[in-house]
Amino acid sequence: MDRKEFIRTSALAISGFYFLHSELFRAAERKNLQIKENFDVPIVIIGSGYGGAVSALRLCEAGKKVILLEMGLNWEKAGIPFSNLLKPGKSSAWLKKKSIAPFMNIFPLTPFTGTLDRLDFESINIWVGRGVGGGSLVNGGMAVTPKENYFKEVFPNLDAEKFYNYYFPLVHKELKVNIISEQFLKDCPYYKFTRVGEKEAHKAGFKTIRVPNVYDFRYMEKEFRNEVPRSALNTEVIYGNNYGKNSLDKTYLKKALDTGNLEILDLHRVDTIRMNTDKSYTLQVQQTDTAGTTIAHKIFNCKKLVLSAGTMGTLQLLLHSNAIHDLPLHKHIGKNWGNNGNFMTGRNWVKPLSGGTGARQSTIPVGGIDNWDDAEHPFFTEIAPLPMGMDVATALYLLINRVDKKGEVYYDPTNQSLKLNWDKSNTVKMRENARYFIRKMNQANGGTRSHFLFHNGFGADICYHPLGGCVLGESTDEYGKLKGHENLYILDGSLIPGTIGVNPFVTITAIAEYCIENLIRKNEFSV
Ligand code: FAE
Repeated sequence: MDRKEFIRTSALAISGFYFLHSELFRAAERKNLQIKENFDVPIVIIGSGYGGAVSALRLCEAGKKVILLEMGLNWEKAGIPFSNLLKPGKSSAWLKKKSIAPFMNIFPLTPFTGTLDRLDFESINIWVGRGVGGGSLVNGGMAVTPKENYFKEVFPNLDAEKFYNYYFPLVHKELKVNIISEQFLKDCPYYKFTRVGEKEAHKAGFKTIRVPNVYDFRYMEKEFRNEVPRSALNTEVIYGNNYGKNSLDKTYLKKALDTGNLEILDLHRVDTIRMNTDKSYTLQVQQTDTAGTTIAHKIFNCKKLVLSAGTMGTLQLLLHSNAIHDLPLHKHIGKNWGNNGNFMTGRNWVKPLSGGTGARQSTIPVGGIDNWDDAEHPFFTEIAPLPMGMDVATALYLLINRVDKKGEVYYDPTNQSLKLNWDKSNTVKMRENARYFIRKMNQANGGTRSHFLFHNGFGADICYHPLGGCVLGESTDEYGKLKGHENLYILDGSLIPGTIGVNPFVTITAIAEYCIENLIRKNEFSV
């Protein structure tokens, strides 16, 4: 079938497969009509982050026609540039009136369907990516493979050998992971913050590691030589990168689209999922414009549903649909949730007499401090950039700790919203580790805890890595099929039980590859 051909289904949806084209929707959009439509499709994926992108590619390669519904914008198609950290604009926040970075939110905004969203709970704020590419649009691109011992501890039932010999290398290749050249790192003034951070860490007795990334470092070298437009060297990252970063729209999703079997509908937010008597699903979907206004209500009926809305999005959909439509849920849904041990902290007065951490900083982190094997204070931390356009002699760190006490996500029917059982008691050990780390760094190098950042220098409430709640093998079978369902699969960060010890997208991608490969092998998607 010609994918340009649009077939509109009748309100009484005719069964069978209809591949959608958006021309009619666009026409309606232009006239600002509230249209109501009903579609029958075989396979729907919700969400275009890591889990959704992997599922889309492998299903399309297997010859399946797939519709991917994404609530965020297709930025490439829209042709709207991403903003940088110093001048937040359209891409900088999801429908907010003010910027929502972890600090310095002094910038007023006109609400727009931006790339970065923040979900505020009582004791924790969770940042997520929105748009075609999900979290890959806003993240720092750090592509870290977990420590094998810890991977085995977190996933005792998975074949670690196969992951380390096959899935992780596969994911590195598909995501275009590469490593900065040591010479460039040594010479480039934009990496002073890393050089200082590593030197200080060594002086304090810590071990450092080089961190691979999906940002194309050869492009960055050209940026530095002014041969190409600047992105990482122009403070672009958490509001999107205009160049250089191999986000999912340039890797998995591009490959999936090239098969001709994928249709991505952006600005399509799924509100509820209902299971029908024949075990298929009906999705209630709202199409919005970039101001967040609903321009169409749509119903999608699908035989197979892949839920890849990210940990919080997936939990929201499952728990809300359970409350509204009695969607059957396993008793473990929402349990075994964690913040991946995220704990932000920083130090002031870092080498103030010798240029500090540098006035100009690349936004792409390449250094990490690995203290994971310390029995008393196990943590890994990124040596994070703080590109403020001037030298603030401040070092920023995102610690990743074990999660000794897991949380739970549940649904509050009164406010029709998610709630999180998570408070100070969940982060006690993380705080201890941060305190230990900062003290040791300051003793060896001078400096103070950065009392002006976060809460007196400690950001226990900052979470970039929500994980868990639909844990693989607990509320799903061994390949992500939700227990109690025949046709619903969870493929995203919610499969990981709250912790993985490093930045998580390499693991999320590898687990998704493993699950979808086996689901396809078992003919789960023969519709
Ligand atoms: P995710 O990438 O979040 O994608 C879910 C998608 O579903 C999003 O596009 C949503 O808009 C969409 N969606 C949600 N609800 C709906 C709905 N109802 N209807 C339609 N669409 C929906 O999921 N990790 C690393 O490994 N390295 C890093 O350097 C790193 N840096 C980060 C920096 C920041 C600022 C942030 C916020 C995160 C960072 N992460 C990093 C975390 C990483 O991006 C995250 O773990 C993954 O993106 C999660 O992947 P998922 O596939 O679970």
